[in-house]
Amino acid sequence: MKCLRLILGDQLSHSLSSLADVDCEQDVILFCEVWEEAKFVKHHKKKIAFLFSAMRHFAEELKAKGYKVEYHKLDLSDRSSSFRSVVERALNNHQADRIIVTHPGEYRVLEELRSWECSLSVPIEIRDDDRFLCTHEEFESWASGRKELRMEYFYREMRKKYNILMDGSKPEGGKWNYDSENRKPPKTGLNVPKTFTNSVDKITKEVLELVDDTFADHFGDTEPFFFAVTREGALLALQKFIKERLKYFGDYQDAMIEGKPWMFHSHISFYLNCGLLEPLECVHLAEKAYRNNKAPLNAVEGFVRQIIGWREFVRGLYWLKMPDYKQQNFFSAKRQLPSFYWTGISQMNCLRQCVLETKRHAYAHHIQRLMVLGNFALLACLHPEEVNEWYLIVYADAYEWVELPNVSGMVLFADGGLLASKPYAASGAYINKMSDYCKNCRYKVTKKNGPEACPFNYLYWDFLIRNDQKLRNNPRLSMVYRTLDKMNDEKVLAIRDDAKRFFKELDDA
Ligand code: FAD
Ligand code: DLZ
Ligand code: SF4
Repeated sequence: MKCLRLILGDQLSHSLSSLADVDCEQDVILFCEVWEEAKFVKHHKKKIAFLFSAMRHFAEELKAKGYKVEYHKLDLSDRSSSFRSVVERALNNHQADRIIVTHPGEYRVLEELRSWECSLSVPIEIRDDDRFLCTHEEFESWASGRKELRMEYFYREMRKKYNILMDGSKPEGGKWNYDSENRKPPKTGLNVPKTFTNSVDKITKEVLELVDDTFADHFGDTEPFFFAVTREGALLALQKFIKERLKYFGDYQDAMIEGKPWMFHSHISFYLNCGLLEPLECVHLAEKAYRNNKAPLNAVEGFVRQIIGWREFVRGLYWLKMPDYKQQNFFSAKRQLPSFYWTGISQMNCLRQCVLETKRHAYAHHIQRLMVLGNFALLACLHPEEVNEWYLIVYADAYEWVELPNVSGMVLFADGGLLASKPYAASGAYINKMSDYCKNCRYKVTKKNGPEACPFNYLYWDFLIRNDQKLRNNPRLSMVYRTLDKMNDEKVLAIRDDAKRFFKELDDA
């Protein structure tokens, strides 16, 4: 039996389930760069360049291992190419009689693959993606019967299951979570090491030219291009993080400094999500650094939690709740995405900095995504569909399984609290505490009302007032509503008036 093994762009792992038991004499490994994917949303130029280059490098590695590889480069003369059209042609060319593929990361692609058995009249075997640490079935069983799904409890199970940072049956250091130690504001003069930089080889150069020529109207810059595009490079990036940044990862996890986009984060999500790195090797290396006294527990536990906790949790939730999850809109939010999300032209310095860094690097760290860009989207009642599309476009690590729960669940509370126990809404005080953005802003973060006031200050209260009925009974918001109840009518009116003026200007712009 001759088999076609389809490898998707985020499946660049030698250990991939669809690459097990390959018959090197007969089977054909197929990669396809297709318009359907590149245009599904108008991905950031750097994201397309990164993925195409990583795909091309990975295909070369498989060829060198003796596999028969067919690599379909983006066909500039046929702008209708899709996974299906390329697979159909390859089935005919190679006279293959079945397809093997690893479970895709997006629901729409899974639906498409499932339809082929009928439309292409060949059996298709969809294998589990065992690069993740929790199967769909395990997550379903963990979730079943729970009223609320909280990452913290899921995370503890994962720690035990994989014996990570454990001291016998107890968590290392006596606590499961050291997050309370991980909220240090940025210090002036903080020495942030340079992030990993890869040199551009012939393959990447060709891809960069292709992207500049073909996707000129997409968001973002291709230069500077520093991503690793092979497993070897991604491992170097990981090692650099462990050696130079991990020790401060916890302390400054939430901190933001103007002109320092990378801070002490790991910058490995692009590699993890396309398969160049595996989650367990990352957490094992971090744990080793802790055991060798090279990094403190608060940093290592924080890092481990992001990978075996949040990353697996959002994936579990995505597959548990799709396709309905995508339609959720708890606040009935309907405002269009303001143009500054694309241009960076805004008088609000925090937003301007985060958009411009996103445009340049196809990266922003978690707190920029959540507490600046996301906070605005929540408070301004932006439509979940538009916000999701933006996040899926602009980050090089964005695939729907991870982007959607973070945006609809964590940022917009569009799922009504399935993922988060309360909306992550904040006034300017939070951004001022955790960043140095406010000092270069035309607004005054200490002012609460009026045209000079930081818009986050009144938008925060306006959001709570507008959504009183939906949020007042949330126990985690009872203190905030008590404060609101103590405000006099004049103050409430000033908040409402400021918000009205702000939204009018925003909508008219
Ligand atoms: P670090 O801060 O160094 O964390 C280490 C790793 O932990 C990351 O590489 C990532 O794999 C994982 N991780 C951390 N937080 C999360 C999380 N909330 N969900 C899932 N994994 C997590 N992450 C993506 O990989 N793709 C996305 O499309 C994406 N969209 C996001 C959208 C919003 C609105 C928010 C608030 C978060 C989003 N995240 C997304 C999560 C997180 O912001 C990124 O994983 C992180 O910024 C990547 O940078 P890093 O590798 O330096 O991460
Ligand atoms: C993101 C992306 C893009 C832009 N292009 C391709 C492509 O041409 N070929 C491919 O195999 N994958 C691409 N991807 C990644 C896919 O969108 C991703 O593999 C699926 O959505 C499944 O998660
Ligand atoms: Fe952002 Fe407000 Fe600070 Fe300006 S003053 S940077 S708008 S938080």
